[in-house]
Amino acid sequence: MQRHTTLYLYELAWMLPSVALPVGMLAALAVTAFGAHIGLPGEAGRVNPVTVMQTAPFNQPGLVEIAPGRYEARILAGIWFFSPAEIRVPEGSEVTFVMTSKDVIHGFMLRAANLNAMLLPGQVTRVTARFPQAGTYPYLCHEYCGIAHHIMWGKVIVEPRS
Ligand SMILES: [Cu+2]
Repeated sequence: MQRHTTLYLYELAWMLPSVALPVGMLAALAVTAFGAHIGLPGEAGRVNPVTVMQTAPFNQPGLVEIAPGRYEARILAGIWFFSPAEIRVPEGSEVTFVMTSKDVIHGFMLRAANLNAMLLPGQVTRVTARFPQAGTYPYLCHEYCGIAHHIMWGKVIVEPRS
């Protein structure tokens, strides 16, 4: 009799975590989806790649100051260019890169700021970085996108404050 009870408790000790784990994961999923709003991008994150060059903000690619010291760099990628290929910001700026591709899958890698993103046609990619030090920081396409993939790059020039 004693032996049976021990076995039952041992089984229970295994069964409880195997129930608690998926329940915990489901709860974490609910918290991230409905609490932190982490999910698939909605309409705001999409853009029609066919008309992207006529669609704001990609009809006017470039740099916009959205607050003191904070910038938004609207970048359109295509075979085989970044538009713009040069961005100038003052030292200490925070830059949000808002990007998309007008044709095939491209990449955006800005190693100095630890940025690594994919640029998908139809999808808007947003990444933010701070540039505390003056210098020239290249960004490049790191998704093979055709014959001239290797010339597809641009640079962020961070100018010293005088
Ligand atoms: Cu590319």
